[in-house]
Formats: sequence, C-alpha cells, structure tokens
Amino acid sequence: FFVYILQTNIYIYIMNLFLDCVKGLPVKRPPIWFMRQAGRYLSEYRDTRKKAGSFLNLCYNSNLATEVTLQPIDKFGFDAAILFADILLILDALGVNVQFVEGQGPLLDPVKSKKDINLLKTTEKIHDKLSPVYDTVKKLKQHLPKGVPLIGFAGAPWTLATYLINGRGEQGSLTAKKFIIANNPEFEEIIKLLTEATVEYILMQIKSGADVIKIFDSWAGALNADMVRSYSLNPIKTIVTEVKKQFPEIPFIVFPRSVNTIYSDFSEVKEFDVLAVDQFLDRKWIAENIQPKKVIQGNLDPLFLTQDKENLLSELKKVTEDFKKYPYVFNLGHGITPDARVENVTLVVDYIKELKL
Ligand code: 1CP
Repeated sequence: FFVYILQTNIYIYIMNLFLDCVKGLPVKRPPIWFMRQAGRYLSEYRDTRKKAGSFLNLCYNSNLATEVTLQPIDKFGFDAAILFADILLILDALGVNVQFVEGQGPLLDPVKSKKDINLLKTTEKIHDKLSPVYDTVKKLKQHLPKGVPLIGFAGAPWTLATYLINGRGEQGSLTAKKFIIANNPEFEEIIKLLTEATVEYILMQIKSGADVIKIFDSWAGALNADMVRSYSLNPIKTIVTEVKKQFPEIPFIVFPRSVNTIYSDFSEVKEFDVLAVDQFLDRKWIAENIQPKKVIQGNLDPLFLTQDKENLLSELKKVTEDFKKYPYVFNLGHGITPDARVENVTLVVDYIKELKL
C-alpha cells in the first residue's frame, strides 16, 4: 500500500513532499524550488513588473504579487512557492524611506543616531504598510495548485541592519561592521528593534496562511565568527523561538549565507528545521558535519544556470551525489540571476523530479 500511494497522486493529498522533507521525514526524492524563482530571468515577470510601474508597486499590489509568485510554479512545476515581496519592505513599514533605483539597487535614508532611531515607527504600526503583503499570502493560498506549500520570509536583523545603517548594499558590509566594532549602543538597539518587528511580521504571515518561513541572512558572511554568533545566530534564534511559542508546528529555513564553518553552530540550534547552504561551502564537509544534524537546502551555484547544458548537468550530478545520504531540499546556493537560461531551469527541475533517494 505504501509503495502504491508513493506512485500515485494520492501522495500529495495525504503527504507533502516539501513539508515532509523540511520536517525531516523520509521522502521519495528531494523537493525543489529556487531562491528568487520569480524574477527578471522570466519574460512573464518583466511584463508584470512593467505593468506595476516599479518594483515597490509590484510588492505592494497583492494581485500582481500573486501573479508573479505563481508564474514559476505554473511554468516549471516547483514543489514550493515563495511569497513575492522583499526583505526591505519591513524597513519601509518602520518609516524609513526605501527606494529601488533602476540599475543601482535599494537606496534608503540611513538610520544610525539615537534621533534617527526614535523617529522610527513602533513595531505594532508596521502592519499598516505591510497589509498588502498579508493579502498576497491569502490570495496565494486560494490560487496555488493543491500540494504546493507557501514559503513566507523575512530578512534577518543583521542583514536588515546593514541596509539601515549604510543606506544601501555594500561589499563587505563595512559601514555596519565598523558600527559594531565602535561599540555603539545604537547598534544593539537597532538589532533589538528589528528582531521584535520581524517576529510581528512573521506571525502575521503565518496567520495569513504561510506554511513555512525562511529567514535570509544574506550578509552574515561579512561578520567575524564571534560576531556571527552574537548578531546573526542569536537574533535569528530569538525570532524563531518567539514565533514557535505560538506556532510550534511551522518549520523554519535559516540561511546564514557564507558563514563558513559556523554553520556547525547553526546546526546545533534545535529550533531551526532546515539550514540553507551557499555554494562556497565544501559539500563533503556539509555531508559529514551538517547533514547528520539538520536537513539542508542548496547549494548549486546559480552561475551554472547561465552556462551550457553539459556543464550544468555535470555539476547537478555532483550536488545530488554528494548530498544523497540524507533527505535534502534541492535549491541554489543563492538567488537565480537575471541572465539564467529558462531552458536550464526546466532541465534542473526535470532532472530532480526523476531522482530517487
Ligand atoms: O527590478 C526588479 O525586478 C528587482 C529585482 C528583485 C526581486 C525579483 C529585488 C530587488 N527583490 C526581488 C524579490 C525578492 N527579494 C524575493 C522574492 C521571492 C523569490 O525568491 O522569488 C526575495 C525572497 C527577496 C529577498 C531579498 N531582497 C534578499 C535576500 C536574498 C538574497 O538574494 O540574498 C536581499 C538581500 C534583498 C535586497 C534586494 N532586493 C532587490 C535588490 C536588487 C536587493 C539588493 C541586493 C544587494 O544589495 O546586492
């Protein structure tokens, strides 16, 4: 009977490949989705974005945000959808002026003095601005195909702080890192405030219907090891613990990008369900040190999606071979790039769907 249900569609009604996998249950093959699976590499996305007028309009228009979230699901058949939004929306909701400048990326009014911090909105006020995001979650729950769970997400306090303190993305996050070293009490205050606001934000996404939550700490790798523990791991642990007090069954995927061997410390945290791993970490080390303790997600280098089919296939074989001893979620080591080839995405999805664990 068990074999029968695995081979039929009944499978998706009584079990769910992605949800089972993130909860650490055995699965017949790795589930697959891609970071930034809705994005500029898709002509459908570019068309909808044009209709929206700007990136922020797209994020705050729940009908259009629903549409772009569904595009990669319909086109490729990914096993999970990720809410279309951006990690910086919460800063906008806190009253920081956030803009996305064509060709430049995000631009914000920096917040670093006591006076700037005092001007921010209180945590309860963020929902005014973020309500369209919750509407997107609700609409997605109505429109997603059966069996495709929805991932909600938030930026980790450290990554958000790098944008807040510097006013834009910065190689090495040096401005924010100097702020830590100078021992500014404002830094601790910023992290505390972002931690509290993020708990509120995630709780509302879950109440609106998100099945799984992912926390992106994209710039964690800029921190030295002891700083990673204090300002990446600890605030994320606080957030997950607080949310799980109300929703113990919601799984969390944590992505402390490029933290090297400190992934070991993350793998010790019982509140984290899945660790997303970047493309720089040695897969043999992951298989030996992380996989026995945590379900992992990653780490195909997104660059291979821009290259020939043969090179992509040989890398794909390596990733799936190296990780095969334990259940894992197939994904990229970082977001898909605008120059990824659509036919390569199809190839990867089809390849993974044929795999057996
Ligand atoms: O012009 C456009 O259309 C903007 C491109 C774009 C897109 C498609 C941006 C601008 N954000 C997004 C969507 C987005 N961002 C999602 C949607 C869901 C999906 O995965 O399909 C998610 C989860 C994010 C998260 C995000 N935004 C992160 C964390 C993940 C990562 O890539 O490291 C970060 C750091 C951001 C900030 C951001 N948003 C956009 C830009 C250009 C940037 C700056 C990146 C930088 O500073 O280098």
